[in-house]
Amino acid sequence: MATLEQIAEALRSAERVTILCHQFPDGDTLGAGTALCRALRRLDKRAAVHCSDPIGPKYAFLFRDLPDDDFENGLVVSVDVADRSLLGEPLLSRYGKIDFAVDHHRSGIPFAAESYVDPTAAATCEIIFDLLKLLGVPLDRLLADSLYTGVTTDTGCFKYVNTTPRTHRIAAELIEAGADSVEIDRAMFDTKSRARIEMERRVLDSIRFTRHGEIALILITKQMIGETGVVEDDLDGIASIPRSIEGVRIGITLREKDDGAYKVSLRARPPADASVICGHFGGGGHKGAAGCTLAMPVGEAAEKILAAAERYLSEGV
Ligand SMILES: [Mn+2]
Repeated sequence: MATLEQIAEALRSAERVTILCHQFPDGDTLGAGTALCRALRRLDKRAAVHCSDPIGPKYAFLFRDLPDDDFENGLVVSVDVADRSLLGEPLLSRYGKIDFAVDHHRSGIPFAAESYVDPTAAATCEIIFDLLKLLGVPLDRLLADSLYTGVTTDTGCFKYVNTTPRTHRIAAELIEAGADSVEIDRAMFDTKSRARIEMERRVLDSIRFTRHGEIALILITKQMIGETGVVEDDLDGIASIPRSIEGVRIGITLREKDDGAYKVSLRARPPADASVICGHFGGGGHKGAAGCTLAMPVGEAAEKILAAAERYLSEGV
């Protein structure tokens, strides 16, 4: 494991830096990527942010002052990428060697030459905030907007269990530096597309409860995605719906992937630990939120994950 100072040193001596975000990009990976890219360009380096998926309208503002760039032979840094496979194609094929991985996912599998992982950080953007200080790049409004977006989205607007006093201190500094927190929070949390509402209608229809309402499961199928026309950004936070129901301790979202397998997003209410349940299926994540993949028909996938969640609540394993 590298220190943050070592990563700052390597970045300082690099002339070109390529920053990689994870597929199905969220506010944290894109906030971290764009903040680091901007900071490096301020230091007169060539820097570029790449993601395997297109950037949807929700996060386009993060790139408003960042013209595209593309080059070979740069230092390659991944941000918020817990596992190599999460780079997705085409980045997976293009970047065989990742020099540094900067991340906050506890159970990530090391894939870079050097990693810096701080699981106590609520967002990778908290780590990038520290990294920018080490690089000596002062915050300005655009940098602050990027970092604030990552911090607020990964904490569900400072409501998730990962939120710490440090998170709030960082947010305060970002707002002082000009981050438009009110507008960003409105765009991230209080604005829904018509397609999203149509999706919520179907998702609510799919809810299944077990253990007298302590476990709730929802379903997102390819058919539902096709019918509603939702894009990836529209699905942000939808996995939080089951856990938001009174009495639910474990909320489960099953999402059908292109290959027919089901991606499980599990949310737990403390003291339950979502990563323990997903760990039984080769997945992982945080205490509050974890994931795994089940390659089987939907009925079987639902039975398997429900049985594991029920056993966890009964026996704690
Ligand atoms: Mn993150």
